[in-house]
Amino acid sequence: MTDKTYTVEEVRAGAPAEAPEELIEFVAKTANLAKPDSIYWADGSDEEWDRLTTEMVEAGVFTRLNPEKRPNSFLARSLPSDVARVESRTFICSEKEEDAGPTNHWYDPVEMKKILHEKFDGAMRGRTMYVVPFSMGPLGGPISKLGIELTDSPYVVTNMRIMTRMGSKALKLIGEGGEWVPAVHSVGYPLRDADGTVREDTAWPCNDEKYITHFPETNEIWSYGSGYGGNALLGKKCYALRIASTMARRQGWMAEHMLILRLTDEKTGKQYHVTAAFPSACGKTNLAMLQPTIPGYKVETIGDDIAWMRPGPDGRLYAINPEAGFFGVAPGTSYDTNPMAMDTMRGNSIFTNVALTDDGDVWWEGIDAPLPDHLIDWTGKDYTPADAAEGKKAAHPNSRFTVPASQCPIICKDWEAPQGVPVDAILFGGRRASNVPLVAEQYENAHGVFIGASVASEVTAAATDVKAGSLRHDPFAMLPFCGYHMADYWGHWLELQEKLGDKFPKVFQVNWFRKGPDGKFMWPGYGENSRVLDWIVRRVGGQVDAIDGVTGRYPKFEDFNLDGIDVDKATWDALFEIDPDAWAAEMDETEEYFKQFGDKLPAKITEQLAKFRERIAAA
Ligand code: GTP
Ligand code: SPV
Ligand code: MN
Repeated sequence: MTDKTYTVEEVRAGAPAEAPEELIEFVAKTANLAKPDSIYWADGSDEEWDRLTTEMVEAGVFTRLNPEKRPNSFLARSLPSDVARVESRTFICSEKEEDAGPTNHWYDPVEMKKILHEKFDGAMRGRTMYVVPFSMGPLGGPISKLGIELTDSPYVVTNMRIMTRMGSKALKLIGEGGEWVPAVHSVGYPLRDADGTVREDTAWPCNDEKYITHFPETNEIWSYGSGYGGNALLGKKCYALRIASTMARRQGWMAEHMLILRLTDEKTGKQYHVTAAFPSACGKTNLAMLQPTIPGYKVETIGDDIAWMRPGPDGRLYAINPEAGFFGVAPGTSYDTNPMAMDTMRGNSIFTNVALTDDGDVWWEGIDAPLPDHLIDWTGKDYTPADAAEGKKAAHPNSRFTVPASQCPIICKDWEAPQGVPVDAILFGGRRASNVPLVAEQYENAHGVFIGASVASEVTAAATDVKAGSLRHDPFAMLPFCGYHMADYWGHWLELQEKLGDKFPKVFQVNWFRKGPDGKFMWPGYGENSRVLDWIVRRVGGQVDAIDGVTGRYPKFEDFNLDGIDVDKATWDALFEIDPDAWAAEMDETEEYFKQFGDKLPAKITEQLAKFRERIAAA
């Protein structure tokens, strides 16, 4: 079988009428390079979802879950080599290496284009190339942005349908002249080689060689070799964080790895909006859907992973969630820890790399249901309690659910407000077994940036190629997601703070993960984190005092609501204990870390480090 070539006229003939010329040309050009057998324009309809999911079930890519338990829901299993983001294969291809900065993998854009040209040449042989129009943010919203993902993976198409506003409506906006970002994705597993040799298809096609590449100066994304999550759903980390952060810098806004929630004080009716940046798999989805354990508060979810924030006409910062779904960590999610997430995934969901029960439902470590006598694990093998006893996991630690945000029982009625919600407080956190207290408030705006810049956290399973458990710096929880020089990004934050002054949201540092000498978490976490939110909004409202300390301002024991939980004064003291020697060592190490940023490191950060040391000396 010879390769098909695609003329612009042919592509136009097969395209919806709204598709503009520029898009037709991009599709034709990419098709002539990747050489798919056909081109399909996704419209985002229910009919299309049914057809694609049925085709994937027939091809063995998807397992249909028991419709009585989990209607219209599917399980996919990836290859063990393709289970998470691969940071070492993620590249920022800016013209100057300096613009990518020392924390990103940089590649020369011209050289990378050559590599990609070679890799994508014939990469889609034997497959369909799907044209996936999407909007990040509500359709037509002033902060929203459009994109086109070309992909040879129907798994990606169905996930993009949940995670973004995908299909005809987004295409219509593109046709009306809306700017769009081109994003090209291939699993890198053609079904035919150039010489005609046929390859057998697999349930999870991918390539051992992966390239997740970004061209911030031309707003392009090319991703090759992986079908998983942030590597392949290009609207998410690639666009909404890496590319968007560079756009945001140019245009005076912010693209952040943050959840967004609304907290309502039911007595006064006052609403607070809180955003929070925690590194991957460190609790954003859980905090976003928190069920307060203390009376008088209601939490509503706006977003669980990404926030785009912009100064509004009143000088405050406004946030939108650019996504339409949640791609959440499955293990540890239960009716006990996160009931709202459990209810969100009651149907119309895709599960990846979780275990399958004999009655066609899902299971993972930490779900409420006890371990059944028999499961099919995430690798497709039989799994019994004997495997569990050997320490084998039935679900991969980075197994995930893809669910529509609209199905969340506590989704905020304003979650799609095109202009966003005004932000009252920004939280930074991470997994810290020691040193970092439960909560601390910034002294001043620049201290807030210092708090973000000095975030370090124990590595989780959300990326394959960094050692889980080890402590690493993850400034602003953006280490893998900042599209430009990290120190310039801190400078951008400082600039916005200066512009908004007192109206810039106050920053708080939080840590749910401090451990006692017995190795157990000292703070109960989850719904009990509402107690921390309570103190934070009372601080924002100026209703309560604080104690000045080394890392920031701390709550007074008597001001903090601990009613009904097993946190006594000794535990409280341990949660806030500051070891000056440990902090002196941490600041020495942080100073060492900052050295790589050279003279791009903002002077205000250096000043904050000095102030921090003064506080240690006075402690
Ligand atoms: P990404 O989607 O990777 O960006 O992660 P995320 O920040 O949304 O993480 P998520 O909320 O999914 O949490 C990851 C893991 O942390 C889950 O296994 C949770 O059960 C656990 N976790 C979340 N909140 C808490 C908490 O307050 N205390 C404790 N001990 N664990 C928590
Ligand atoms: C993360 O790793 O922070 C995620 C999952 O939210 S992924 O979309 O794969 O990046
Ligand atoms: Mn994330």
